[in-house]
Amino acid sequence: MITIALSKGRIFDETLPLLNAAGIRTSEDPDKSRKLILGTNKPDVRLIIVRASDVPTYVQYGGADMGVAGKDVLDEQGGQGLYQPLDLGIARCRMMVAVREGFDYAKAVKQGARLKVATKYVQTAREHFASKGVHVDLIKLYGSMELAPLVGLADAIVDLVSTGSTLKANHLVAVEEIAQISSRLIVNPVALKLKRKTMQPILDAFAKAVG
Ligand code: PRT
Ligand code: MG
Repeated sequence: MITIALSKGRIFDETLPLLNAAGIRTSEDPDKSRKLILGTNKPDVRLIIVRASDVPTYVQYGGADMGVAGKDVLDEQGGQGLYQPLDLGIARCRMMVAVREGFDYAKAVKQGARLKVATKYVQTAREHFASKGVHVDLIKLYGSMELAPLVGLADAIVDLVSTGSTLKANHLVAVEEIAQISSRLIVNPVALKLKRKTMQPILDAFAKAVG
């Protein structure tokens, strides 16, 4: 049995065509079902639905043989014990620093003031500002980072931006790009060794599909 870990929403939606290219189909939509284990047309392949930030953990500890995770999640967690053979080019976005409209970010940085930064991506933010020599106080949040500068919780946020409409709707502007993000195929190396016969064709089909 091969177990593939995915998160629902954009990663599931954008991985489906790749699974199809590997001849794997599921009739269940995780957005409509409460099932956490989805069968496929292949009796020896199943999908599990977990939180996006839990995908690397499932694959690392063998709860899944492979999975799809954003580079944001892998950078933040370190990606230890994972083989990352493929950039799938899906769920693209950018990791950005954003501030309130009118906040003079360049000036604040130049003056060497301690910047208050709210983010879910504490490790990524810490490394980014350290590499620039900017002193920051990091405030860990679990979501809706865009709110923090509006209520004075933070001067800046570090968050993902794709269309930019969330920033715009909250009168925030992106002032710096930290990284270009896309999703990666992640594989448990021990599983690959033991189940190569079933797994390799899936990896090959994914590689072919993403060109
Ligand atoms: O939602 P949950 O807390 O369960 O977890 P999650 O947010 O980590 O999962 P999910 O499914 O929302 O995102 C999974 C992966 O999709 C992320 O790890 C990224 O690699 C990728 N991705 C691509 C994005 C976005 N684009 C994105 N725009 N993840 C989140 N966003 C959010 C962003 O945080 C912000 O709140 O969308 C908002 C901005 O979108 P725009 O279009 O308004 O700019
Ligand atoms: Mg989300």
